[in-house]
Amino acid sequence: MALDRTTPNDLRAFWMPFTANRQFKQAPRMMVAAEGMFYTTSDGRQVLDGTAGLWCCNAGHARPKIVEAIQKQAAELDYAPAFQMGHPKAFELANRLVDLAPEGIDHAFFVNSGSEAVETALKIAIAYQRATGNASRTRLIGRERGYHGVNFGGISVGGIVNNRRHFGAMLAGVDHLPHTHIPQNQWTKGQPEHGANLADELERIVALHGPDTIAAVIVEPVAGSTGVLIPPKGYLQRLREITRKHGILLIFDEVITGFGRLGSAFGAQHFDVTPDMITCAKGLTNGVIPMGAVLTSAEIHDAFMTGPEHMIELFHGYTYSGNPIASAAGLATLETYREEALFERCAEIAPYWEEAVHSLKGHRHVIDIRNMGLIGAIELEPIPGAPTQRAFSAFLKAYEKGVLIRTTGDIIAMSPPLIIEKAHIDQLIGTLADVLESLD
Ligand code: PXG
Repeated sequence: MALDRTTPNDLRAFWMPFTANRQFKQAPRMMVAAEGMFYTTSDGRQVLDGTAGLWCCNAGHARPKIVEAIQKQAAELDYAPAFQMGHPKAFELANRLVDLAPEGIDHAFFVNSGSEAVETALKIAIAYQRATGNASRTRLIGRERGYHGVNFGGISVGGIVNNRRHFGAMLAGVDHLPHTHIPQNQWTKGQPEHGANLADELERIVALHGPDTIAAVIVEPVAGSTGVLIPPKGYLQRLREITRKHGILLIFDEVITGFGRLGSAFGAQHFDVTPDMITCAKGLTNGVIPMGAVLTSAEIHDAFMTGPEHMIELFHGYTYSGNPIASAAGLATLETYREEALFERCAEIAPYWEEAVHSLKGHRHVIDIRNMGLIGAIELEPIPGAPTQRAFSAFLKAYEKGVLIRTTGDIIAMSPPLIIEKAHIDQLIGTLADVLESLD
């Protein structure tokens, strides 16, 4: 198939998301094809995908089973109404998902993105408390440096200043735990030793507001977007104990940690902590078609299944919830993960990845390195007075040299597809080493 390797001659109309639009449009970086571990750019270069797209293409690109499933589904049943009607694949996918999830998670509510999964989980939490006679429990607790998507609930419980400060008053009744990124843990490989006690801050927040006002706590098991913050040993266990003690729901936002990124289906299994709800998206369809889900315990689901049977139990849902093509893509994706044992593969290659990522210690500007599963972060010393500039230069130079990385602030984040080979890791880290030496 001939590829269109051209760049459109007018880039003005498209207002690009989370992008320096003016910089991009002066020197566009266009992808025109992808296969396996590599993108092809519009100037005909192969670029190694060090980020699985945006942490989503966990099985790599153009996977035959997924491509075929989408093509077939589009021809067979393109769309079915999502409300008061069903189609088989959404039910099948829900079953497969709860099979993958930890024991005690039994239902799936479909949405179209991580942001929608978060809004949905927060709404379910508040409605569940109300349905079980705890209508005063409306408060939501997030965490500093948390990322829970970009909708109003998500930015309210999230802890990223730039995502909040331009957008007004936020949700009322939200509080935040402190983040767990503390200096004692610098250069740690895997889970850090120090900081489990930061979970005890939840006791302080509970005492401040009263336990009977708090509906739920939401955290990412590993915070991805704000630069890969790994939970200290025992921290998530402690959060689970405190939430349980006070009748507060615990939500794990697994939009990044879901689908093998840490070497298990979900972070919940990796850390052996079962929350009451899990939000997921991205790797659910290998990033190919938008889809997300909220996975809940039977206890939460069943609390809604009361009242007259002809009545809608939860007044929530989206036109595209459980869309047939997304469901087909999800089923084929889970099948690909299983057939190729990609979660186990991640666990197997993670030690090699850890050594490779930490080999960048000692390179210019590097002030910390963190890793877990197939996630790695290299933190750079910011240029005084010009935060983010050094990491952004690294991103541009790496792209020129044929590898795709992500940056957030002055932190380089990597999260390659789980099909990565050792030779790709060597290419990624070797290129990054050269890039670091060439930075101002
Ligand atoms: N929760 C978490 C934990 C996420 O990481 C979302 C919710 C929102 O998902 P949607 O599908 O609405 O984008 C995310 C998304 C990055 C990066 O480079 C991270 C995300 C998205 C884009 C880029 O860190 N995370």
